[in-house]
Amino acid sequence: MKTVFSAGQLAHDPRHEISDGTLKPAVEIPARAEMVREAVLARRLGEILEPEDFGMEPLARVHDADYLAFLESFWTRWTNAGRSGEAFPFVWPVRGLNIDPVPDHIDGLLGRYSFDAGTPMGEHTFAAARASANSALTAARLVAGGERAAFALCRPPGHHAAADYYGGYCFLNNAAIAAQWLRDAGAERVALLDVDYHHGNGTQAIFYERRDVLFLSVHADPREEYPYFLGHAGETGAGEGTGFTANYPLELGADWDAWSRALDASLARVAQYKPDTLVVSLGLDPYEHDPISRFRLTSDDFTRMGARLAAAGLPTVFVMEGGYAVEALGVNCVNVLAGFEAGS
Ligand code: 6XA
Ligand code: ZN
Repeated sequence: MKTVFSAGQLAHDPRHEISDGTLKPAVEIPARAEMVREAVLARRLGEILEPEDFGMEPLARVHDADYLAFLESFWTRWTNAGRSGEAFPFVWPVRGLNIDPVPDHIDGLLGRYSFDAGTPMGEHTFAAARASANSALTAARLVAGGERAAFALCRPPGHHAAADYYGGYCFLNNAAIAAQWLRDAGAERVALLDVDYHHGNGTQAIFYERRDVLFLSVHADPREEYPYFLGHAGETGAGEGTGFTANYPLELGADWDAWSRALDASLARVAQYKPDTLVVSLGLDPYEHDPISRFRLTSDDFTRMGARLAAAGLPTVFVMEGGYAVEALGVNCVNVLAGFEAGS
């Protein structure tokens, strides 16, 4: 299986994040991608390709123009306000407040276009996010061109980013951009299965009222876990999209037994949908030793996960999401991909 990755994705290099009531060392760091890249090479998974530049057009198919303009102009506005280092929002337009008119001040803009305070933004964030999206798009193009599967080594990740807000370390929704590109390239139906420990709230929001992209997610119950405000079993789509979102929230502490039962249920729904292509939001944070997560998948379970995904028998685009046990990240990620190949 081919991997797509660009060194440009490493330029987003945050020092700190706000979590647990304090400024902590950032966990979504370039070393994550480097560990995965090294494991892909060490295990001889296949070639590593540079992404092509798809320009802004496929990003604008998923994200609002004003949000993209905010991301693009953020650093200039931040430094013009006399700031340096990393930016964090601290005020949000919640219930009863107005997003219209959009504020002029950078602190207002940060709140308007985000949903959490845990996602550092810096000078090179947008460039790295664009490179990450290009990796997802290039992997999608490989699969549309006939490859059985391809792996987009994306970071920064994407599944928490919605049409007009960032958060959860995500700025551009790489998997959603890839799914939309596949639709535009001729796929009639795309299934997007999110196996990250956290619910993919951004992806769900993007496709909630659509039936041409089926969104499914196996994740920690939002009653107990980030992102808290989306990902309940009762959310099944709306309007045209009614019945085309499926959530499988699990209790904290879930092991392979519980987790794989939810995976099997989600794959049964995928089979019924008969998509042309499967996009997998591949989070490695269900891992037992992940520092911010509380599921209990072992490294071998990731191989099993890959084999079950292969059994779906679909052209598959893997798009990396979370996973913060940096030492094990490469092994766990390549276990999924190698398990998929062995099962294909
Ligand atoms: C709050 C936790 C962010 C979750 C990031 C993640 N700082 N999402 O892994 O999949
Ligand atoms: Zn996650």
